Amino acid sequence: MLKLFVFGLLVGVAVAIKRSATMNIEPLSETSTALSARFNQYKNVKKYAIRVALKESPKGVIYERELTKSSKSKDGYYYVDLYDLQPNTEYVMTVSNARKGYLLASAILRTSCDVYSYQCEGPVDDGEPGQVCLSPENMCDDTLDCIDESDEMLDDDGNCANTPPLRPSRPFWNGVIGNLIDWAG
Ligand SMILES: [Ca+2]
Repeated sequence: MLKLFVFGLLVGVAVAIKRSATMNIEPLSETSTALSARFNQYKNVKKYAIRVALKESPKGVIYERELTKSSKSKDGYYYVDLYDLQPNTEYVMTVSNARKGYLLASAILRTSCDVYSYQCEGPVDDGEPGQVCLSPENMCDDTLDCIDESDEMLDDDGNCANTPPLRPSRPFWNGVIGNLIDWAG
């Protein structure tokens, strides 16, 4: 019985090592609205199905595409670029064998905070460390939000050292000629 267990364990470890060594989704860059990632050629698979969904609602697929070998870059990777995403949001990307349907790899990708937030690592909702996005009210308010305490750091003059740019409060030119909204406000 013990032998069988050890054998099973070894097979399991061998399979896990083989899989992780052969197919990998690698995050490349992120902004508040865009993500890019790449994955490598897996064995002899000729057609991949790529799906991206919000982590919070996995059935809501926001991106779906099939890639064939003709999409493979010269460096042996397949590149995926995603746009029009929400800031500070986790997305699940999966790559499957398009012909046979089985899952090859999945990864969680996260967009950064929007430009009007200060981004740092802090405890998130479940108490675990993670990316937090702070608004100006969270800066130098005597409450530690960032693990590195950078949200409460003061400069030599005693002013808040790190402040996100202020969100524009005035209405602005909306891009349509002759349609200036309440500029004098
Ligand atoms: Ca704070």
